[in-house]
Amino acid sequence: MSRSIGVVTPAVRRKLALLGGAPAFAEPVYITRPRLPERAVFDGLIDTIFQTRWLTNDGTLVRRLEERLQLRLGTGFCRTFCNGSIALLTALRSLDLRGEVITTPFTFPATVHAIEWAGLTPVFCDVDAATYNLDAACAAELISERSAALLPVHVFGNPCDVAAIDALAQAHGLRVVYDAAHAFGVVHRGRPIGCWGDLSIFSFHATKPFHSAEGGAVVGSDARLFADLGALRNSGIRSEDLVLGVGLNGKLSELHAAMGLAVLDLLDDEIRKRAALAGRYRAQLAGLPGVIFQQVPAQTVPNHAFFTVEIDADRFGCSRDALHLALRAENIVARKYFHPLCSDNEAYRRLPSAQPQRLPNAQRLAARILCLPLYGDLPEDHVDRIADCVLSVHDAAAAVGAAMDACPP
Ligand code: T4K
Repeated sequence: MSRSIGVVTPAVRRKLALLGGAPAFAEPVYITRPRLPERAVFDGLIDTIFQTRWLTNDGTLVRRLEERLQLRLGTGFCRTFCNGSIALLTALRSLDLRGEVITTPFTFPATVHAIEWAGLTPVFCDVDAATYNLDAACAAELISERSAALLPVHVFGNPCDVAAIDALAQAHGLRVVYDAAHAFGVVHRGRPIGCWGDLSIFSFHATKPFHSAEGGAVVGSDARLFADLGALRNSGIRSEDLVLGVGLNGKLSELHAAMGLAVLDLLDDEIRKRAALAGRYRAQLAGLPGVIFQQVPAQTVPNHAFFTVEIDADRFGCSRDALHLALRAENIVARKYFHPLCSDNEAYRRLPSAQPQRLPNAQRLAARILCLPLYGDLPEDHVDRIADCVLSVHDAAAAVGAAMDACPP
């Protein structure tokens, strides 16, 4: 079998499992696997919990984690939360907003649900076709007297057009909350990614390059918001005798903080390994007709949270769905993040801004995007075999498309 890096050469490829061959992998290869620390390191942190009998509510490990995250993120403050969804909901509540929040439909459902849970109305804005992020020019057209905030997502960790978004917000007196759930560790224009807007939120879910099993954070620089977020995440309690605002329990436990502290030490190594693997994918898939990579803005140090390909069916030979099906047959668990669009959810379809014709780039992207497995411990030879499967699907695209059409819906 011949393959030259970056150039697609005709080759006699393996018979795809979808077409009757043996699967490329005996066991599923997942989209991601959480990085785990050495047991001894984790156990050492857990010992602290047993010694102090302190399990949650602002314990020493949560405080230590917040200090370290704040240093890493270069922000004025960092408040941890039990997950990214509650971090986002609480961030929106802390700003005391009323009315509409302009956001992207091309995101995990939690982004838009948080707007709704905060009693606000989402307004969907189309994305840029190349970066997949909220298109600031489209957002400008959606601003009205009802607009309260912008909620852009650094999707797949790719930085938004922060200069355009911040200029827009300033011109119209809007707040900006960035959903940076995917972007921990990213540096853009020489600054860590959480430095833009009024607030940014992160997810520390197990599926992220940096995680605490479950967890999240809100970062910003306004001292009043720091105080409010602390109270809001603890049922609105400010002191023994003072409860203010509609709080909730959004606290991170000491057990999760222990995982976070141990995993934080591994983050740079994790990103380094992912960068090498992502480069390997790119080298093998670059030039393959109909395979498009997400455009990363200049001055960006990425965290490689995801490795995505956009499939142009006309040039690739078969659809993203056919490729997805063929990879599943090989035991490669690629994922269609983020399909379906949030605007197609029955909860939001009623909104005027959710009409598909208003979101052409997002609609096209949701039909074409595919995320391939990527995590630090993924063996190099797995990347090679996954890339080879994609190349094989391209070569046998007509037969794969026919097999897809023959599958029951
Ligand atoms: N904003 C954005 C833009 C987000 O993407 C997210 C979450 C949020 C906000 C909200 O943050 P959180 O409230 O979740 O902190 C996953 C994650 O659950 C979710 O956190 C994440 N985004 C989203 C993109 O992905 P699923 O349902 O696709 O994950 P799941 O269970 O299918 O896991 C994916 C793969 O990871 C599995 O096939 C195997 C592997 N895995 C997973 C877990 C949980 C493991 O190997 N071990 C594990 O423990 O949502």
